[in-house]
Amino acid sequence: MTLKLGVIGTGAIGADHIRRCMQTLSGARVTAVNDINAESAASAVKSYAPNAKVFSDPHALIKSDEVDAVLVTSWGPSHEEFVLASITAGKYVFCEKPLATTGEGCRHIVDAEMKHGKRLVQVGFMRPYDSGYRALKAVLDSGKIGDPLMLHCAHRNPRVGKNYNTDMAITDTLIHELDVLRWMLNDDYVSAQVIFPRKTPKSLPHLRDPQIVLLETAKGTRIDVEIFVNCQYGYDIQCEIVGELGIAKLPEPSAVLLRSEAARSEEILTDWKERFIGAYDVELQDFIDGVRSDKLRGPSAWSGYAAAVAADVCIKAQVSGAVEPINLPAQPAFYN
Ligand code: NAI
Ligand code: NAD
Ligand code: ISE
Repeated sequence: MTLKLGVIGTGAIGADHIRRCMQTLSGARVTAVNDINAESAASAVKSYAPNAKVFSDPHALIKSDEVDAVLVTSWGPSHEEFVLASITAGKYVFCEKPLATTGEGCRHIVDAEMKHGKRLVQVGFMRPYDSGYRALKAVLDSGKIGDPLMLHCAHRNPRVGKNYNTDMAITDTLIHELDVLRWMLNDDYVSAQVIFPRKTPKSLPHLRDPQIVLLETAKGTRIDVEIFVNCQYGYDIQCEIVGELGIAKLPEPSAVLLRSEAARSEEILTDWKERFIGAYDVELQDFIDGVRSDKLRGPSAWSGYAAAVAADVCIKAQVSGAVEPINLPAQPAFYN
């Protein structure tokens, strides 16, 4: 039976997920759409899902018989409400990152899901599905470079919109590293510090950019992540692991090596949609297959919570400038 999906939020990623569900993936179709901006919903439906119904009320969409499972792709601060409503309706829900913008918000979701008694939530952390990160993890797990001592990472966007603020460098951008590095290292964070270098003049007055986040894990690995969201030159994701015996680096996306006009060059992507296109396809297919087989396997609400607990502390560290402790409670058996 083809799964009927309802999508809340038809912006950049919502529209792209509707396209991939309708044109690339198998086993599902989008039957219902809602956006706080009715024009945006109408435009997404027209482009990719002409037979889908546009709902003016997201809660009516969640409850509708036309919807078997929900995709939440609206702005971060609205996620908690829609995920909780989906759990109340007993429906599977794929929620874009962040699961909620605070650890407390994620905890409400974890508690509601455990009370329901079965996993219903998958978080849109797509990097563990990315072939480059998987290859890097395979090298680390092989023992070839020994235990990881240090990680040097960068998360660079060419530019961001005017609604993007200093907190969002953590809750919207660093959140990807907070999830994928925990998965990569199979370790938890114990402290965070945030350092602000000289500010780029390309950033708007309300945004501190760039930032450097220093993390320490329970096993003693030290991580530095540069977040630079007005870097201008491209969308550039870097991750280098320094081990006891060698160094392993995240592969760059493949590009033509061009010799032209007395220069040798390779193109750098500028759009996150293209950089992780394969990972988005695999994660959403995994969600669809998980719902159809009544068992989710992808990043859980606990992963969303763990990342948010660390994010809360990073935001505190932005203000204090101090090394702040991170205390993540033990993972409940429900999520093992
Ligand atoms: P966007 O601003 O392009 O789109 C958000 C849409 O949600 C807008 O159309 C807005 O009208 C709608 N919306 C906001 N509040 C709503 C509400 N209460 N009810 C219904 N609709 C509502 O933003 P974008 O880039 O599409 O991001 C959406 C979410 O996806 C964010 O949580 C973001 O963090 C996440 N995201 C994840 C990415 C990834 O790599 N996994 C990449 C980009 C975004
Ligand atoms: P795995 O269970 O073999 O190992 C993952 C390890 O990392 C476990 O120790 C687990 O406790 C931990 N972990 C898992 N998710 C985490 C997270 N978000 N944060 C911190 N720690 C985490 O899993 P795997 O096969 O390596 O898969 C990793 C992710 O990629 C999963 O979400 C999985 O569903 C997804 N995946 C999908 C496909 C696919 O083709 N659909 C293929 C492989 C993996
Ligand atoms: C955006 O929401 C994403 O998730 C992108 O992957 C990230 O690079 C960007 O900084 C976020 O704003």
